[in-house]
Amino acid sequence: MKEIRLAVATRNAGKIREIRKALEGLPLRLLTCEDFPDWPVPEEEGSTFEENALEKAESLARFSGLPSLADDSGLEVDALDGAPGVSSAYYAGRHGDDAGNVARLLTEMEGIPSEGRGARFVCVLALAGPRGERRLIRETCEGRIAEEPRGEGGFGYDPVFVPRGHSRTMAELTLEEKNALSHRGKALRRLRELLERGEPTWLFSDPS
Ligand code: ITT
Repeated sequence: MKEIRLAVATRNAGKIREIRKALEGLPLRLLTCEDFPDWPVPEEEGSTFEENALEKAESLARFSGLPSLADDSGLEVDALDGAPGVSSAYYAGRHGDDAGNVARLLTEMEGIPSEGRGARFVCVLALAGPRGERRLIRETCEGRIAEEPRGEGGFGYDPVFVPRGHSRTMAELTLEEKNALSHRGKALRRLRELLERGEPTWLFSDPS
């Protein structure tokens, strides 16, 4: 596999860390928003993770002229009818206020017993080419919402998310352990397998 330059359309440092780790060792040069400081970040007004992921990837692909990868993800809580969902990043109002988002979630979940605290993380990866090519990968990670935050690792809702079959929260796992079972880790493994097979073919064809 020849080296491919791939622009990563995210401003979330936690996502970048996990993406770098999961794609480690592949002949990929990952460029980030720091390499494209003038990229106008899209609004993310879609009602699905797929729409938002595509919007981000296609926007950076157009801007950079390079194949681009975006991640749109979030938490769906059964007791809250799937909220915060696509609004996960700004559940408490301000975009990316992780502590505020966790605090609001715990308030909304107050008094709900353990059997009613089911939830899942969703991750949609979008790969977009500068000539309109696109590919989507969706994965989920089932679990439940803890009563209180635990752990210092990860980002976002990790301190209150306990993956199914585990007792530690996502924030109590190492980066490797989180990637082994998380929504994003699973999606990135599928992406890695795809790339190792030389797919999608448009990614490997020389731009004319
Ligand atoms: P970009 O759009 O720049 O990629 P973002 O943080 O705004 O970054 P999203 O719009 O996809 O990304 O929102 C995702 C939110 O969902 C994120 O801010 C977290 O609150 C939550 N989230 C997603 N994946 C998570 C994970 O692995 N662990 C904890 N929380 C996660």
